[in-house]
Amino acid sequence: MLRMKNLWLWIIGCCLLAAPSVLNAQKKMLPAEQEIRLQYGADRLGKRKDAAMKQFRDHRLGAFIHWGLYAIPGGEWNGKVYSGAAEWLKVWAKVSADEWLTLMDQWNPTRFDAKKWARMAKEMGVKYVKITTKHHEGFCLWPSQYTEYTVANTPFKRDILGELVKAYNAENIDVHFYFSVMDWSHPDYRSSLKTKEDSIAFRRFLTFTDNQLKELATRYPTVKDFWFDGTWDASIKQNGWWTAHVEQMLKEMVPGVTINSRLRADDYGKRHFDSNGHLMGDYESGYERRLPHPVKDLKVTQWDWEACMTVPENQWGYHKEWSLSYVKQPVEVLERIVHAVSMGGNMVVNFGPQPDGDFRSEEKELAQYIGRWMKKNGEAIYGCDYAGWEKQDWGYFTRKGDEVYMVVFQLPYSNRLQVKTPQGVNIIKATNIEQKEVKVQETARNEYQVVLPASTPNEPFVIRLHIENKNQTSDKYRDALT
Ligand code: H76
Repeated sequence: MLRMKNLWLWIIGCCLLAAPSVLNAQKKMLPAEQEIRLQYGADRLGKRKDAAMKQFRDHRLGAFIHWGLYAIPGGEWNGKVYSGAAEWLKVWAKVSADEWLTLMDQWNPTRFDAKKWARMAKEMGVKYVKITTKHHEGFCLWPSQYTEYTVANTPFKRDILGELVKAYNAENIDVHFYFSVMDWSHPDYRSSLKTKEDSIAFRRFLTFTDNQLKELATRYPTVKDFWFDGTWDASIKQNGWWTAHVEQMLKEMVPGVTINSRLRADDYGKRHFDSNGHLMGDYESGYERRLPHPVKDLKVTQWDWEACMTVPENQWGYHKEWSLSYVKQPVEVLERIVHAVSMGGNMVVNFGPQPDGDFRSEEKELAQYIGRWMKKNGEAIYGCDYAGWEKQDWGYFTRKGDEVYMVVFQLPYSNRLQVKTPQGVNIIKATNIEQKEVKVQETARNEYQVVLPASTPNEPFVIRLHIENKNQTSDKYRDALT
């Protein structure tokens, strides 16, 4: 009798525990008509499946170039060095737009050589480069006909962007355009719309922006992506229709083009994800100088995403004094690249070229380090995705079909690497990157140890696991063993 009672308590307890998850499941499965009706929300549910998006995703590794007038002062104004981001110096040092834009007279990067930049990117192993066509300061790296603040009106005169597009494309590297909507040089820009005059001026500003974007898409038709920034102000959030319109306009002009989520705001000013929680744009672009937690944030594997990072803590444009913050070692940059790919994302590593058109030595060394590693181990990065396996302390898993890659950053004292496979997935064989067999032994059901040889590379390395997925066949033999 007592046992019966316990059983009932047990059953009731279970029902109570299960109740919230049942409710959650119902919430997730709300039929479409129960969602808020949005005119400017997500255009699509789930990942894009076309070839252009697949190309974006398979590239996995990109470089960011932040280059503009801010490279000239490099974080220093009137003898004072500001530790904040160099490309924001105008704000830190409270410089007026007019004064800031006189830096154009000093724009003369005599050592600039687009072909050299392209070779550097090629050697680094990046498959695409994101270039600041125009940062917040408003200075354009192309000769825009809609403003006087462009490369054309500097001593150097040359179309920097055009030369770069040509040089990168010649190396088979895709070019993505960074574009800041917020523009400190434009008299019609408004961060908020308080009066009717503000709204009228801002409407003119949006037309100006449309014109610049159409100009970019027309002049450089091989552009593969627009990455919008400076879209957080109330004025833009109140005009969600415009962000949806920009995406549509660019997609009509450039077949296959990809657009980041940061552009978008919905009918209620909700950004990145709309009021129903659906991603807007083609990929999430919120991971800036940070990454999702490799265990707790697995939800990111449900959509495409791209992270970007700086080498110092927070310097995108050239800053002459890097020692003011922690500067990452090349191996730390590499770990972040692998971390992103292991969770189904892309990683973009930033470079802030010097005002003379060359790169600082730290950045050249970093590019070489990553390139050397990618040349040997790139198989575990390019075209790879989230593996769906439980994260282990030695590093990260990535996956391409039936090959699962272990990218090892930490060597345990035992020289044995623990691996747990999902039910029905068996490891057939392990090899190192040179295809030499590595011992792997089953220690328990769905648990293995990769037994490393006595000597391993003294840098992060890759173990390739050839797997067999019993879930995909009708062979249930192993399941029947329980
Ligand atoms: C804040 C901010 C901007 N977004 C980054 C990608 C940099 O461009 C930085 O200036």
